[in-house]
Amino acid sequence: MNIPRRSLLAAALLAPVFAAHAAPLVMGFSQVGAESEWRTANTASIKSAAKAAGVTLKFADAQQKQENQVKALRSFIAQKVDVIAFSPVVESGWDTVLKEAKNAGIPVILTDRAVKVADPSLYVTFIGSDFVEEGRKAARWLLERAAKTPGAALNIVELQGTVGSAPAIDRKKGFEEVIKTNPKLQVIRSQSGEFTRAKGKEVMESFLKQRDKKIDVLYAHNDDMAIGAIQAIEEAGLKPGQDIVIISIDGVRGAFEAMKAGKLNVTVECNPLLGPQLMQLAKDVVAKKPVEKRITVEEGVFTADMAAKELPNRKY
Ligand code: GYE
Repeated sequence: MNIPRRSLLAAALLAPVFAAHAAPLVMGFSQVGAESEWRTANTASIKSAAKAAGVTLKFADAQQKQENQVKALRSFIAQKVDVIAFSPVVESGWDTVLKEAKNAGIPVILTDRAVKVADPSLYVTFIGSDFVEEGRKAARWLLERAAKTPGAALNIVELQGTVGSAPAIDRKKGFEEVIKTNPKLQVIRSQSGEFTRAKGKEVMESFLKQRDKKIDVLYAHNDDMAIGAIQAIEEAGLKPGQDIVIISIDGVRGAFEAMKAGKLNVTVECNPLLGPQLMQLAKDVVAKKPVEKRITVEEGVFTADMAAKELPNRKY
């Protein structure tokens, strides 16, 4: 067969272009679950960003269980995906499965939550918020408020997130670090509400039933638990936002609505819209470009008086 030289040349030049298009990047993503408004927004962001970036996404929902995440990661390894990304439900217990990914030559990106591993080379990079700083921001707001009410001691109850998760550990730590500078502020009870509305309500009910001490402030590690607790407070015949000052974290739409209604006093923003950055990062990692080991997200603090104005601008 006689193929003109020009076509051969064109084919040779175009081959890499076609090859690149023929094999879109495949990402295995293991999500924590669907426990909160934050998580729903995070999942939507990842799915739509994957589509926009031409990334083939294999998405697995772990329903808040580490064992399901480990299974999902192993299945991604078996499927030889190009990159694994996941939001680890808890901090510890990842060394073995991450070693398996490393041995298979599959890079791992952590999103949203951190892990505690002996060998930091088991993941390439971690993109997510600074949860300790979020806890500090929540406490700083309370310190300022306490300064305006001299004399009175303030009893705080705390609704923690999922036991052993990075945001629960760090938000507690950051908050404690700041409130201990004012002895008037005391955490009198602290329990996990698992980041859900239902559990937040249930635990708040039990806090309210113990009548030995008056509750002045609720600090919830996320908005959903605060919204559940607001219901419990109302059912107990009290006014949330007035009889009990409420501080939470995330900045989801539900929190802005509660602030607008005067039932929540302040929310510290935690941005779930990590999808676009994650897809770019995945492409860079697979292309072996150097990336930062830790990428944080810029966030603000919103108070009830800002809610009505801010609500139309909120994207989650
Ligand atoms: O604050 C909470 C969610 O890991 C930052 O998880 C995330 C947290 C978020 O369930 O609402």
